[in-house]
Amino acid sequence: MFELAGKRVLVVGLGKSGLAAARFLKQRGARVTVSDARPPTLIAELPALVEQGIAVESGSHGLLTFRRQDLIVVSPGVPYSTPELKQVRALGMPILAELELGWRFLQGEVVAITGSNGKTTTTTLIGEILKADGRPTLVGGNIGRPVTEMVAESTPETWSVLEVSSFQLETTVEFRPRIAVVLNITPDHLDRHGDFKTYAAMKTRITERQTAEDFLILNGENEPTKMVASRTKAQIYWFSPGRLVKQGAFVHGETIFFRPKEYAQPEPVMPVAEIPLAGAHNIENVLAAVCAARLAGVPSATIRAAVAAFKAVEHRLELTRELDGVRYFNDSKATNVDATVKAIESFPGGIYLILGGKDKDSDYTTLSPLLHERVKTVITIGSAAEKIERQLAGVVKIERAETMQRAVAFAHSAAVAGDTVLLAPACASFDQFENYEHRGRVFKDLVGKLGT
Ligand code: UMA
Repeated sequence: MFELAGKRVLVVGLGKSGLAAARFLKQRGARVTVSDARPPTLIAELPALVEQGIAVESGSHGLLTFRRQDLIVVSPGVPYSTPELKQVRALGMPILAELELGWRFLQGEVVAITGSNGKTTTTTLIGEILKADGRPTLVGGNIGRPVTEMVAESTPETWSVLEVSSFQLETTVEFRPRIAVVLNITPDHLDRHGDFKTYAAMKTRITERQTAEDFLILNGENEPTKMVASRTKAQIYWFSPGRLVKQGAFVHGETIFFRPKEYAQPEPVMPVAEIPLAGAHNIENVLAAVCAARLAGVPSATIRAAVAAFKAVEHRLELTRELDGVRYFNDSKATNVDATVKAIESFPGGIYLILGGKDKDSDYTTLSPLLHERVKTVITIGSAAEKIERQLAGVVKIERAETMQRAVAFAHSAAVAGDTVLLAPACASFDQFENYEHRGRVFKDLVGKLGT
């Protein structure tokens, strides 16, 4: 067992992950310090932490604090390139992701899901299928529940389903899920990782420690994901909506099949028509979930029933309201360009698209053909508005709204029966909101009040 008692441990970042990690470490007898760049006045939990005997450094990160430790645990939002981390790395200081710390103590089996898009839906769906099969199941990770917070509830029978981000994978060391899923790799978070190659390399880390006893599920239709296959020792299962795969899940005719072994007879799992989620990308998410669940030993009939009963996850192409024949969809989780492409592709046309927020060095010009074909007006919000307008000039009608309130009001005044108002912003939310959930809730509140 990884011994923490008496160790000096620094937790960097005091959001959800940092708070959970600090408490977890304290309970195991570590001498805990946390360091957060925010000023102390903005850290509501500060007095409670101090009372629990946790030292707090706030306002900035101090190199001396970093050097004085035996171990450093980092929150996902803190880049490995942070100067203080860089310096102590050079001195050989062990640095772990909060994910890794939690994983080292989790009991039972772990299914980990990464990808640029679809992670939350697939993670939730796999969790629902395992629950339907009567397994003790925990769901967490990037989806919103820190892994260190899940540990106390886990038992040797537990299945933990973890959504895993490139941020978390950046500082994993021994992380080894029993079943790993890479849904797709498309450009995202380039502001943090620098370039696509580095970002893709972070995603690949999900399988780095897997062995031949483990399973790796990959998207047969996404080239960067296929590259992950050359970096694993795990047994590879593929999923594809368009082609028969030699081992894995695929669609043939109108039916989803699972092939358990190379070139074995495929088993029918369910008709595609029973998938209750909008968007072609959700077929891929279901295929990945089918693969993971069959490899976990869940019978096909249980999978079929659990998928058919599945409801869209909040903030993912969530139908918020229908008013005067106009449908309002909240896809606040579309935080990158590829997710926005998938959202637009879910509707044939007549779209008022709310776009913008905090830019992540994204290239919005890739949206041009779809915008031209299906979008009536792009309504921009947030700090990325100017860049978006510059890149999309002449492609589509653009309305600058600045705020969500004005964006919803404009869409309401312009849309006619049959149109769709779609929040799929292609950007992070942190310029105007606490997070994407907050952004989605604000949109839903505003839409809820329309016409009242
Ligand atoms: N901070 C510093 N120094 C820095 C950077 C940040 O001190 O250099 C501090 C900030 O002042 C803040 C804290 O770190 O107080 C925030 O930490 P964090 O950004 O890691 O946020 P958490 O609340 O711990 O949330 C994290 C994930 N956030 C990010 O990856 C940015 C959440 O994913 C995740 O749900 C949560 O852990 C639980 O596991 C959110 C996310 O946006 C949903 N993820 C990205 C995505 O999905 O695209 C990767």
